Amino acid sequence: MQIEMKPDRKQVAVGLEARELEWEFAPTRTVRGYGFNGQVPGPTIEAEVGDTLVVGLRNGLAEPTTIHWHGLRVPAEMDGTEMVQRPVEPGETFEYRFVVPDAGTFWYHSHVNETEQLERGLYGALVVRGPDEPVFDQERVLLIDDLKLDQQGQIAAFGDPHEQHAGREGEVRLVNGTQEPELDIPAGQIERWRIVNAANTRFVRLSIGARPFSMLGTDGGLLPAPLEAKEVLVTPGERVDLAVGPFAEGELVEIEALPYDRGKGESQPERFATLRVGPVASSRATIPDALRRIDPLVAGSAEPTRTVSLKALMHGGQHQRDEPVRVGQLQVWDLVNETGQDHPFHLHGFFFQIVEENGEPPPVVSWKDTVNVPRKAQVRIAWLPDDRPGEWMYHCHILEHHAMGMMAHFAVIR
Ligand SMILES: [Cu+2]
Repeated sequence: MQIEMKPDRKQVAVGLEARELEWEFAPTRTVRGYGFNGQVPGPTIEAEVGDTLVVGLRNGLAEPTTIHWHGLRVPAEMDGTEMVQRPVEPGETFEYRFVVPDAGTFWYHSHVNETEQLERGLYGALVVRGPDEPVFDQERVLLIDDLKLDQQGQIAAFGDPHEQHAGREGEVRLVNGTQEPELDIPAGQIERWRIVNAANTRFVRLSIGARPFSMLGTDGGLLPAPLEAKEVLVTPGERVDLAVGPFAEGELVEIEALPYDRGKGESQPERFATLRVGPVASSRATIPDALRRIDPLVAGSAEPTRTVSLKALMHGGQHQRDEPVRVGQLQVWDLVNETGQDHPFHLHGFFFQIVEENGEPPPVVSWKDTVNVPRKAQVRIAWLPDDRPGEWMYHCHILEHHAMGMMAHFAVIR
């Protein structure tokens, strides 16, 4: 690994080389994949709010690539899309440099030929910590993914027309690049799990052995207060932070996806990992009653400023442009899904709040950058463009849909 962390805490310098690798996703089972610094997922980048992140990307692949900083409020020219930078050609380098302004669980991934480059493994987590993080016994990052193999056990060919419509799902279920791993946790302890759905298409209705857990955060950092739950739907691109535990010694707890119908029929329950509970250890974890203050952007009802028809978006083609938005002008967008499939809508570079889903307010206000819009449903979001003018975009985070043109560029103007 070629991560270089400078002792100066104001600057975090990281070298990321994208290159081919033999990805050992299970004992004695390898596929020819892509990785950052020879690993899948790439190294977890850790920083504190206000740090300057300096990432030297070197492209050791035989095809162009870039990095998109999913969820980070970066300057437009650092966003990694084809509208703001020329793709980094094989053998070339590019330096990403920006301040990380928000605490939360983010991730980075290629934004060129994404369906293939992400499936092959070009992604990693980026954790930004604030000054007042709650205290847990342990913290871990879990990147959830799947892998579609062919009959030879290699990554299946891309471009299947069925996949383009339905998305690509694979039978190999991965956590941190490993097929259904076993994780260890001491009895009596409570951990913070930062969960990222890095799959091309797979929806994960996450259950941890049907045990209750506390939701601590979403895409854009902590919730106002912990929220008790026994399951949470995590669609591609989304993140959740959970407080997990305590468990009793000797327990085996399955981390699984419960059945979910995203418009392609109900899925089977599927195991992603097993949690093995070891001997008891003392705990210093405390889950505070309040985590942070989030003021709603919209009080009561608000007139939408824009309607985004996901059906029109789906059929609009590769180079759609939406109207510009002006810095400082509140955006209230109705995301209308008239199609027969759920679509996770991702807005680059800005956080939004869910105002209502089918007319109902969400149980809690939170900051999001990706939201599932269920089929035949409508989600109203609100967001405020802060002063980062430039070219931005939104798209469906089912990567095959994005590749088919379910996206639009727009400008943020002063
Ligand atoms: Cu979609």
